[in-house]
This record gives sequence, structure tokens and C-alpha cells, in this order.
Amino acid sequence: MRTTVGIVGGGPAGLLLARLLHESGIDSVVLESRDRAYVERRQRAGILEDGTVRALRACGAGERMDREGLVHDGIELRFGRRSHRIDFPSLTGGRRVMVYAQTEVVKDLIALRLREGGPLLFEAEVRAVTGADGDRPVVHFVHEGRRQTLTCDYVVGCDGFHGVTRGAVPDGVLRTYTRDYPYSWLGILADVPPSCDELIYAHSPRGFALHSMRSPSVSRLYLQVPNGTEPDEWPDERIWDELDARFAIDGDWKLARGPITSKAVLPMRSFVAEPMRYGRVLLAGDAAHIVPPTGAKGLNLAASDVIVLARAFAHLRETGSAELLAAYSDTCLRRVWRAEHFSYFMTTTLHTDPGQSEFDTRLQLSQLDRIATSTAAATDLAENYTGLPIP
Ligand code: RFL
Ligand code: PHB
Repeated sequence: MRTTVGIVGGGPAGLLLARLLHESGIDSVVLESRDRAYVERRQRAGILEDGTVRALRACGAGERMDREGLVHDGIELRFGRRSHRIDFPSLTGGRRVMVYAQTEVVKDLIALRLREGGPLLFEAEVRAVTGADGDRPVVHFVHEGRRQTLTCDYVVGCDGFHGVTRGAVPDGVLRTYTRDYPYSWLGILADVPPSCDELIYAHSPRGFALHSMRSPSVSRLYLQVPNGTEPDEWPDERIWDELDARFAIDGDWKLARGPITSKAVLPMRSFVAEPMRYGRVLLAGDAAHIVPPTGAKGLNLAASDVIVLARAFAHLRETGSAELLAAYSDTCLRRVWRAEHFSYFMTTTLHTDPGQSEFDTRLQLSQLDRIATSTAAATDLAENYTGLPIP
């Protein structure tokens, strides 16, 4: 097989890239190791930045999002038994976010890709990418029990944190930066209308909690738990009692309970790999960087990487100049590091570290109070949360 751009991984990064390239008349092949049902069901992100929403709309993938997605104008911060709202449009010159699950974005992009004729191969497991520093990199994969190769002009690794494409960058060239956090999230889906109109990020003496949603009838909630926690240690009643305790404020507010339909524990990590390009191999999305989910940035960073990359490929096709491709890594990394810092900041300001002193807690509360009372501090949060401009 042969193509212009070989795309490893059919998550949001790979699928959006394939769509954007198609719009510019550039052919690509997407190889995805899992089956379609698995990829469409994997529970992950829920918040789309303004720039991600616009990009999905512009490439024809926004129709159902605009019908079913929930536009949010702010978030609520809870700490010290009080509640504070951060209003996004007034602080950012009109930016908002959209609650529309990653599962739905992926379903919409897969449907579009198959309608435009693919190629998108499921259960195609990439084993290695070779020839990054030559003219024709090759993707080696197994599909329907047969070993195959895909020869490309360029290969883009959109294969997530555990993918293989990053391995095409030699050890002496690749630099990685990692931070693991001493806590995880227990995430649940529940068949109950959300108890709030906007997301609630709660700092409490018992640890962090987040109230998000998937639709007017499905709630998504998270609790900070110790690393190594098994979901079985948390029967439903214990989860609701703990959420109640962490969201508690003075005044009336009640958390509605309902049947829990999914329960999973997620570790938290920050990771960056530099550079995001080596020869004719490029990395995008979680393959190059991950963030703890507290800033709602992972999916959005994956989208902004491939928006920058698709523009660079279109520029190459139109002008013959590889200048934008050469700048890809530097262009993306500046925004990536900003999102890394914001995600780290949200995480460490809202969670309770197991070794945290009373002094550390007072610093967190002071920082949260500053955000709640200073327009400058709230603006900084709102700009980062709704998403900085895509370069
Ligand atoms: P993905 O989604 O991991 O997709 C990679 C794809 O590559 C496939 N693959 C391979 N295919 C072929 N051959 C191989 N050898 C392969 N190895 C892997 C995989 O099967 C998969 O389909 O990466 P991508 O596309 O870069 O997208 C990144 C996002 O998925 C991720 O950043 C977000 O989900 C992070 N995240 C959030 N991001 C947000 O922007 N807002 C949020 O609110 C948000 N919440 C979250 C999150 C992530 C979470 N988890 C589970 C990590 C909440 C959670 C709970
Ligand atoms: C989600 O809805 O899954 C979600 C929302 C906001 C976050 C993380 C996850 O910061």
C-alpha cells in the first residue's frame, strides 16, 4: 500500500487530521489497532474549547455537536464551603466551551471518514515505523492476520501515549519530561440529570471532586482517590456519600443520585516528548504529550496539533514549501507547554496531596480566593480554560 500521509491511530487526533487533509485534497490512510465499537465507546473527555468547536464545524463535523452539545458560559469553583462562578464570555471577549463527549466527536468523524470513502482500517495494529530520516517512511502493521506495509511521504503518529510511532525518533534526539501525581480519579457515569447547569470543580478537606455531564439526563462525576485504588473498593452508596461531602456548601444545594452505569480509576500524569517531528515522522496529540484531566485540555491539544499540521501539509501541497512543516514542532510546543502548566496548576491547586501540610492547604485556598475576587486572576483562568488561540 502507498499513500501521501500515513496516520497511525484512529482517535480524535488521527480522525480529525484525516478529515482536514481530505478537505485539502491530500490522501491519507488511517490505521487503528482497535475495533470500531471499542473506539466509539471509550469514555474520555467531555469539554471542547472554542477553537476545537470551530474547527469541527468548519470541516463539516459539527452538525450533531451543534444540535446535541451543551454550550457552557462558565464553571463553578467550590472551596471553603462557598461557591464562585467564573463567567467566560465577559472575561475572554465572548469565548465559551461546549460539553460534547469525545465518544460523540469520534463517532461523527468515523461516520464522515467512511462516507468519504476512507481508507480507515480498524484492527490494523502498527508494529513499527521505519525510515523516518529517508524520503519514504514505512509503516509496518498487521491486519486480518497478515503482515503488511504502508509506504508514505510522511507518517503522523496519532497513536496515543502507549503508541509505537514515538519509537521512530532515535533515543539521542527524543527528550521526554514526566510528572506523576500522587492521586488518581475515580470516574463514574450515572443515569441522573446533572445537579448543576455548569461544571463544578470542588476543593475540599476530603480531596477534589468534579461534577460534569454528558447530556441533560446523564451525569459524569469524578473523585480524587489514592493511587492503586480499585473501583470495587467504592460501592455506589460510598461514592454518592463522598461526593455529597466534597461538594457541600453552606446554603441549599443537593446532589441528585441515580444508577451508576460505569466506574473506572484513572491515573494522572504530565508528559511531553520533544521534538514533535523527526525527519518525515511527526507526532500529534497524546503520542507527544499528556496532561492530567483537571484542565480539560488533552483532547483540545490533540485537535490544535492536527489543525496546525494539516495547514502545514496544505501549504506544502499549494506552494511546494516545507517551511510550515519544519516549524510544526516549535509552533505546537509553545502552546503545549502553556497547557501543561495550566493543567498542572489546576491539578495542584484543587487536589490534596497525601503529604500536604496545613500551610500548603492555606496557600491553595488563598490562590482560589484570589481567582474568586480578582478579575485579573479570573481572566487568566478563563483564557486558559476556554483555550488560547491556535497559532
Ligand atoms: P487517543 O485518543 O489515545 O487515540 C490514540 C489511538 O491510537 C490507537 N493506537 C494504535 N493504532 C494502531 N497501531 C498502534 N500500535 C496503536 N497504538 C495505539 C489507539 O487504539 C487509539 O484509538 O489519542 P489522541 O487521538 O491523541 O486523543 C487524545 C485524547 O484522547 C485525550 O487527550 C483526552 O481524552 C484527554 N482527556 C480530556 N481532554 C480534554 O480535552 N477535555 C477533557 O475533558 C478530558 N477529559 C481526558 C478526560 C482523558 C481521560 N482519560 C481516560 C485519560 C477525562 C479522562 C477520564
Ligand atoms: C469530563 O466531562 O469528562 C471532564 C470535564 C472536565 C474535566 C475533565 C473531564 O476537567
